[in-house]
Amino acid sequence: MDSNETATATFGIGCFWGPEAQFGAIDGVVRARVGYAGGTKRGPEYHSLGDHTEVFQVEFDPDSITYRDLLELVFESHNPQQQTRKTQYQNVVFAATAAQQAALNEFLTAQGLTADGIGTRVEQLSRFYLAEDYHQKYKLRSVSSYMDAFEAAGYDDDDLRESPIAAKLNGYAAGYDVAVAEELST
Ligand code: MHO
Repeated sequence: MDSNETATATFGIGCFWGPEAQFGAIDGVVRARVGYAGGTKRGPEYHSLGDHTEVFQVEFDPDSITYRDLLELVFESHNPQQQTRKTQYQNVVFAATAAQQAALNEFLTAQGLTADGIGTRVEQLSRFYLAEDYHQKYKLRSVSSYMDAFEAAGYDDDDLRESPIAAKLNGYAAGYDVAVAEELST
């Protein structure tokens, strides 16, 4: 069934700048943003994170990509047998709904893994805090011609963070242009 409803998934695999770009470029991912999650401190900020971890969050179209597909990419993009000591950069996979929890369990079983047997944390998402504006679309922000174009179009920081086209350009700015390469070759 076709619908315009998006779903949301949240993961941490180290400094959030790179994965926001990588996953934002993927076909079926509509929006991407970065933030802090996994801890208990209220109102974390980049320089006072407390026990939170840098995470990226994607909004995706379940008709074109599934949470399971995203899990596969997340597990290809980090080593689940390792964990970083610093909480800020830990590998963590969140399930936000019962359906995501079921998909996650199925995925781990299919890989011959268990939540307890891997370094990656496997958790229920309780709360996601948005990171500061200057961390959102970090790679895109380093390309002044892109930023000039968004400014000319009247985008403010919230618009840029939530923009589907900015999610793609952020990926291309970081060299994640797989979707473009595929289109050009067909
Ligand atoms: N060592 C990196 C980390 C940034 S990431 C947002 C840097 O400061 O360039 O944690």
